[in-house]
Amino acid sequence: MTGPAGADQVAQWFRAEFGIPAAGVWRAPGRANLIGEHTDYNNGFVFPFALDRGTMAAATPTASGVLELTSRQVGTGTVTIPLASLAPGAAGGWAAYPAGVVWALGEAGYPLPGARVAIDSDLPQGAGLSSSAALECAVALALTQLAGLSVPRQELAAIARRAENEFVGVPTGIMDQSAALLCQAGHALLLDCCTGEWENVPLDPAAAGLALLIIDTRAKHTLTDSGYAARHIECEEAARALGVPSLRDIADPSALAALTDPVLHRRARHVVTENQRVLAMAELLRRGEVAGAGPLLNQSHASLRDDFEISWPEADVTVDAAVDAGALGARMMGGGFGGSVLALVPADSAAVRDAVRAAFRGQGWPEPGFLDAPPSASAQRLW
Ligand code: GAF
Repeated sequence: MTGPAGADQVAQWFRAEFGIPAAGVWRAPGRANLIGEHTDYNNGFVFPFALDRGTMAAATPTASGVLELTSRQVGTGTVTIPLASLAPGAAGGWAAYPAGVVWALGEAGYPLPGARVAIDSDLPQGAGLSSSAALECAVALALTQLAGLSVPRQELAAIARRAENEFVGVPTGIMDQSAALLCQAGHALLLDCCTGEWENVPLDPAAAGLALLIIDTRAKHTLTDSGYAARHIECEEAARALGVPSLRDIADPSALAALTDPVLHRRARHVVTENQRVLAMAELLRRGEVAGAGPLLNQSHASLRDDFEISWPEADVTVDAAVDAGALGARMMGGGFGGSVLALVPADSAAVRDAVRAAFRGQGWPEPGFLDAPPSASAQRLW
């Protein structure tokens, strides 16, 4: 067994738990989202990039008719799930994600006869960096490759999303799974969630003397008990009231005047203007103007805070402190109500980090976490 240190570690964990060597190790990254928040389930545009941290799955196929799962982070032994009874509700907690992937693969015409899987991750949990999609996609790639199935990556992303929507029961869009499976190092993934068209656009902040910095506000993010589902429903209501299939179909914010409900109006305005910001960001990056991204990040944050109303106090304080200390722009990321902020900062980000730390101390909050976020590669087999 040879490979990155993390790969050896999860392989050793696999052997310790199951008493046999793993057949291979796969890794799927977490994601940051440059811009395009809560647009995916509205059939709009998103622009995520992969992180250099993620979730690993050491796996081996079996013909046992059961799925055996173990996680180094959870550490409570092996969860065994008979495949014959695999259906939504058959597994809970962290195991629902990999079990849901096996269920969704079966539903898509890729039934598996059994597998043993050991999971390890270096992604901070609850930081809004899409550890769930990384888990799903690492397992999906591992088990399909071990079974000799060549499932196109975009189809695999849809299968992983179905696991999360129907097996775990969270109505997410397709962004996070697409990022885990389609991103390219040094690029961000421009994805049209309506047509499925995607393109990796170069994103090289270092060439402009800049860097992307993730600031974990330590306010825990979870999609299962947040207002995420409520926002999804509000957007559907707004689209219905406007007589369009989805908010993607509104290109001009002035068309929102027809929405008389002030809450639905604000929600829709966020989605419509955020789609515009994604397309503007793509234009900037195509011209190599990374520094110009700052104002779009700030506008996105204001829209998520004031119109979509999903920001949280630690995120607002982080954005203000970071921008005051020299960040070119910053915004909350992900589902909302907790998690991380993404900031575009000078390559030497010490002043921004110090300012955010000081602001948190001033509020009496726990120290925030910092993570460099170079745009990285999508899921792959490590050995
Ligand atoms: C979460 C969801 F999983 C994504 O699909 C997306 O909606 C995001 O929140 C908000 O942009 O990460």
